[in-house]
Amino acid sequence: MEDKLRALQTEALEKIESVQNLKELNDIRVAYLGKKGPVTEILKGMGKLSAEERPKMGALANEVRGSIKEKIESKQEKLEREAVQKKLESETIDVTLPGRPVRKGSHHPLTKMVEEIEDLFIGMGYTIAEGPEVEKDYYNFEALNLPKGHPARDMQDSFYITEDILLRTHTSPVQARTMEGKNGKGPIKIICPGKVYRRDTDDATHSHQFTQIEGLVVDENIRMSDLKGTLQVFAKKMFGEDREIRLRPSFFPFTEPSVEMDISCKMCGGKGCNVCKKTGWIEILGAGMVHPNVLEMAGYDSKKYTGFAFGMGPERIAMLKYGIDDIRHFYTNDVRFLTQFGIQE
Ligand code: FA5
Repeated sequence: MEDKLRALQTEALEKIESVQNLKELNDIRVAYLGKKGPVTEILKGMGKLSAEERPKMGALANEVRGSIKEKIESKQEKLEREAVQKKLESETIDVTLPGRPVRKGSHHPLTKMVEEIEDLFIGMGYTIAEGPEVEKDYYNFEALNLPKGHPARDMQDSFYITEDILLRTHTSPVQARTMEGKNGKGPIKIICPGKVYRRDTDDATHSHQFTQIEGLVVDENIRMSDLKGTLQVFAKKMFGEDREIRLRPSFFPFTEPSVEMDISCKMCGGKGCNVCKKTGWIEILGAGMVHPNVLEMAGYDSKKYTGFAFGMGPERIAMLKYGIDDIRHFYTNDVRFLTQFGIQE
C-alpha cells in the first residue's frame, strides 16, 4: 500500500508539474483529490492492514494528499500570475497614440445673440426682467393701450388659449407688469428677453415663434433724445462704428410718438442694393416714448414720469450681422449651420 501511495504521489506531482492551464489543473484536482479519486480507493483497503500499520498508512495517505494539494495550489498561483502577465503584455498602452477628439458643445447662435445684446445693455446699467409666455390679454394688450376690439390688435395676430389668455405676441407685457409692480414710484431701466408667438406664416423673415428683446426706461425727465442716444450706442456697438441710424415715424398704441429704427445698409454703404431694397436702410426695431395712458394704467403719474421703450427681434439682428438669409435656420438645428457658430460636429 505504501508503494502504491508513493507511486500515486509521484505520478500526480509530475502531472501537476507539466500542466499548461487552469482547466487541466482543475481536472487533476478532481481526479486525485475527489471522493472517487485513487487515494480514497487505496484507503478503502485499510481494513486489511494490521493495527500497527493502519495509523502509519493513514498518516502517509494524509501526507500524499497534502503534498498533491499543496502542489496544485502553488501551480494554480503560478498559472494565474502568468495569465495576468500575459494579459498585461498583450494590452500594453501606447501612450504616444493621439487621443480621440472630444466633441465640444456650444451655445446656440440665437442664445449667443441674445446674450450679446443683454451684455451690451447691462453695460449701460440695465437689469434683466422676465415675464410669462402664456399671458393675460390684459397685460399683452389692454394695459398697453390696446382695449378689446382695437384695430391695432390685428398688427399681431394671436394664439388665444381662452378668451382672456393667450401666448404673448410681444415682450411688451413685461413692461406693463414691471411698471405695475413698482406701484407708480421710482425709476425703471430694464430689458426683457423672451419667446413670443404670432399667427404669422413662416417664411424667410417670419416665424410663428420668435424671440424679442424689449427695453424700458422710466424716470423723471426721460426724453426722446435719450431714446435716440441709447439706440445709436446699441447700433454702433452691435453693427460697427461706421453705421448710422435713422428714426422714422411709426405707430404703436403703447408709445407716442412712435418710431421705427433703421440702420444704414452694410452691403452697399447706404447707396442702395437688393438687401436694403434700394433704400440704403434696413429696419431693425420699433420704439417710442411710453404713452401717458400706459404710465397711468400702471399707476405712474404721467405728468411727473416719462419713459421710452423699444422692442427688437434678435433673430433678425443676427441675420443682418452674420448675413443669414433665412430665419428658419435658427430652428431647424442643421449642424452645417450650427457649426459655423462654434458648435462642433
Ligand atoms: C412690437 O412687437 C412692439 N412690441 C415693439 C415695441 C416695443 C415698440 C416697445 C415700441 C415700444 P413689431 O411687431 O414691429 O413691434 O416687432 C418688433 C420686432 O420683432 C420686429 O422689428 C422684428 O425684428 C421682430 N418680428 C416681428 N414679427 C416677427 C416674426 N414673425 N418673425 C420674426 N421676427 C419678427
